[in-house]
Amino acid sequence: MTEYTKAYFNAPVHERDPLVAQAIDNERKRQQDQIELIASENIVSRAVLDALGHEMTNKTLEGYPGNRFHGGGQFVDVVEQAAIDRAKQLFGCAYANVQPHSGTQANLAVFFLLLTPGDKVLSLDLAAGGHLSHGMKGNLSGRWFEPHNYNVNPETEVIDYDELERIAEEVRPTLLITGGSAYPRELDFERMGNIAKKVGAWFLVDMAHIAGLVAGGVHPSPFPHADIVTCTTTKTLRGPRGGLILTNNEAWFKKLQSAVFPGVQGSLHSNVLAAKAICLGEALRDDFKVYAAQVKTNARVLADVLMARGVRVVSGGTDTHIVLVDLSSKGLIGKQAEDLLARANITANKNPIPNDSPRPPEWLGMRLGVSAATTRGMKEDEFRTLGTIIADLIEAEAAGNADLSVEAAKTKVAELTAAFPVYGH
Ligand code: DSN
Repeated sequence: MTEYTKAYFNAPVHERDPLVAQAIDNERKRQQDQIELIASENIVSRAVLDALGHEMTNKTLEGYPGNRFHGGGQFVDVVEQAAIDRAKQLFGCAYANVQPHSGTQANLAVFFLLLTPGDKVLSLDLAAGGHLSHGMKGNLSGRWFEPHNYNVNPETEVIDYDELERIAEEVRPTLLITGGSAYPRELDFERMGNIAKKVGAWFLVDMAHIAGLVAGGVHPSPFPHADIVTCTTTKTLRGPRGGLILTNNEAWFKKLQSAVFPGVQGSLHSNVLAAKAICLGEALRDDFKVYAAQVKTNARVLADVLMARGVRVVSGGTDTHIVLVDLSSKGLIGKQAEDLLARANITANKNPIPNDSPRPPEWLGMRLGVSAATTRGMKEDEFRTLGTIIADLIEAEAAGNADLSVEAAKTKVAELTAAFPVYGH
């Protein structure tokens, strides 16, 4: 073995690439020292983390277990088959494709399966909590298909199902989509499934944000109402970055396999399949149900504390992991609040609220998600403290003197993060 080969196979990242190693170390410390409230994030288990960095990353494979275009796939077949079996068991469906590299790729594969360019798609408005891959103009889904939107009721800020039905009857879409990135209330899958049937549309549920809540039994399942379901494994489901597609439609399944590969993807991410199998296995355990219930409780506590302090919460509460706040109730905008929280080591993101400006710098909202902090072990008491910290910060900023509040908040956040360590900290 040459010195070069020895170093190539054995030198850890700290020796081989100090710049990258330093950035990874800094990110590890950031995650320990900050409270993560970005709703699309979570903290994966050590087992999932380990499963992302191993020799399967070297393996190129196309096709499906037992029917590959390349040799040597027998061990990746084991993890892909485990991921398929566990996804079916977890979500109570007959067929699962676990290869999508992301939720957007999963949605693209469904479009490829069910639609012809120019077909009409009806989805939740982006500012009401929808997703860019459901027909946003800047996305292929909105460029190659004809997008239409339904919205929330301006009073209740809950999906206006009567209005949705009216629009569906008028538009007659080929595909009705629900789900997205910032809708905080329970989705009525039965009602929307019936509307889809009535107008002759297929019904796609993108449960990316709430998949973990569905898996944990604290949000209704899209089955049997949805024709097809997509999700990421990343968010409340607490797994690696990637997507899933689920259906009960036997007639579609072969075509769906081809829609993913070779339709919109090439070779699979073998190591990610191992991590997906692990996260799906973890979600089948009883302790996952406890986590999912705590997510929902924590979000309600956070929303209640903020509302009690006069911070308006969109729709007047939450049924999920998301609390969407309207900063205009305190004379601020989303970007100000995001930056303010960041100064106190709390990470969140500005977000549109229903009927908000299309320009991100003007958005009035901020999205708070409780999954990652819940995974750390934080419960009602900690979320009461967090809600109070956030309300104090917002009030101080609105009064033009946030500096002292930021210092006080940083101290309290440091106490919380020290009490709820991540990984080996
Ligand atoms: N859709 C983005 C979000 O919810 O933050 C990424 O998943």
